[in-house]
Order: sequence, then structure tokens, then C-alpha cells
Amino acid sequence: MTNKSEKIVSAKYVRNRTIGAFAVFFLLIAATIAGWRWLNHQPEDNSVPRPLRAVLNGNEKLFSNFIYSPGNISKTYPIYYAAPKVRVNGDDGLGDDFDAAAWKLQVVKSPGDTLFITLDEIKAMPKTDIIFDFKCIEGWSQVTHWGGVKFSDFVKKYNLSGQSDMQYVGLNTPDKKYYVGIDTKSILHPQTILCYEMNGKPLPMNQGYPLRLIIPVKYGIKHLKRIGTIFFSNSRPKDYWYEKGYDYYSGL
Ligand SMILES: Nc1nc2c(c(=O)[nH]1)N[C@H]1C(S)=C(S)[C@@H](COP(=O)(O)O)O[C@H]1N2
Ligand SMILES: [Mo]
Repeated sequence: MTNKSEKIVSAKYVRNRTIGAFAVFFLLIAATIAGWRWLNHQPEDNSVPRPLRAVLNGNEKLFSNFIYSPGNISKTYPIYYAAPKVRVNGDDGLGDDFDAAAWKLQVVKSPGDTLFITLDEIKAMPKTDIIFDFKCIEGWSQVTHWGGVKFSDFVKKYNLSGQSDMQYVGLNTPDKKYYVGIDTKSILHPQTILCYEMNGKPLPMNQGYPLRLIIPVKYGIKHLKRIGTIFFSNSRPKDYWYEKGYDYYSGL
């Protein structure tokens, strides 16, 4: 019995095919090395080679315009899942010189028109609790319990609907040493809160007393601790980790 598709080939044919296969193999390696070199010689955009930054920005457009929905709710957990000892990560903008007694939240409505809001005024609004899996880009996550005021309720209460038509919200610590920019859609998500409690108690100093952002649709880098100022803008506000090369959107 002979296989009909079986072909008799010469030793020369086998040799030529072998040489051809190796040539392609080495060409691909050379192309990879050349491509890598090219990429690393491109000008940088916020600490990332421009072509890679373009991919991140393209992903942001895709996610914010087609995949994001206020109906996409992050998974929440029963209270007994919440860690009693919450990890502390990052203390930029949390200097000791902070005067807690004098703190007021500043909301810039327009240049020269700033609201000053006390913690008691914020606490007087309806409270929302959330227990979710807090995720840091460093690779850890922890189920934690937070309480505060929905950002969307805050916008209604302080008549910020004109401002929240703008594309971005910027937040800074009082000393301006840590700062984030967030797309307005994500900050108006029903699980985003201006947070003043952790595990049912006032926020500890190193976790952002008196007020921090909790935004479950984003990685930890965007959950700014100790909010000093909030403002609105149609261009991207500056962002601490973006400048160091991370994704601006940082969505989950
Ligand atoms: N002011 C300020 N906020 C910050 C940071 C920081 O360094 N300074 N680090 C961020 C990062 S990277 C993470 S993961 C979370 C950590 O919050 P936690 O300390 O409550 O766990 O805070 C975010 N908010
Ligand atoms: Mo983080």
C-alpha cells in the first residue's frame, strides 16, 4: 500500500527548504530586534514611547465610548469579607503639616468661583457603603469597606450639572503633591463615592482623612487620598502616575 499524496524528493530539495526555513527564522529575529530598537528611539509621551502611548490612548477611546456603562457594576461583598486591617499604600501629598481643623473641600465651579464645603455638610448627605475588591496596579487586591457620599449625589446637591457636562474631573491633595484626572463618566458612576469612612469609622490619616475618592471602576492609583480641590475641565487634568508612564484611563 502506498500513500497517494506521498512525494519522493531529492536531498537537494530538503537542503534548500532547510536553508530557507533558517533564513526566515533569522530574518524574523532581526526584524524583532530592529523593531524593538526603533520603538525605544521614538520620542516619549509622558514616559512612554509615543507609539505605545497611542495604543493606550486608543484603548481609552474604545473603553470610554463603547464599553463603559453606568450599568456595569463592580462586584460587591458581604461585610464579613472586608479586611479588618486595610493595607496602606502611597503617602504622596499626605505631609504632616496638614491642618485638619481648617480643612474645607474646595470645588472650583469656574475661575474665581470656588465653593468651600465642610466635612459636616458632606456627612449630612445620604451615606452609601461599598465593600469591593480594591485593586492596585502593583498586583495586590483586598476586599475593603468604605462609606461616603455618591459623587453623583454631590453634583446634584451643589448644582454642578453645568460643570459635570465637561469631560474630565481633576482632584488634588491640599498640598498639590498628588493629583489625578478622571473621565467624568466614571466619576459619576453609581459606585463612586467621596469617602469619609473606612470600616464604619472616620478615615485614618494615612488613608486620606478627612475625605478621599473611592472609585471601584478604576485601579488604586485613581483613588486619591485627602482631597483638597476638585475642578472640571474639557482637557485632561494632570495626573501623577500618568506622568510616570501609566495609563491615563486606568479602568477596570
Ligand atoms: N494622596 C495620595 N493618594 C493616593 C496615593 C498616594 O500616594 N497619595 N496612592 C494611590 C495608590 S497607588 C493606591 S493603591 C491607593 C492605596 O490606598 P490605601 O492606602 O487606602 O490602601 O491610594 C491611592 N491614593
Ligand atoms: Mo496603587
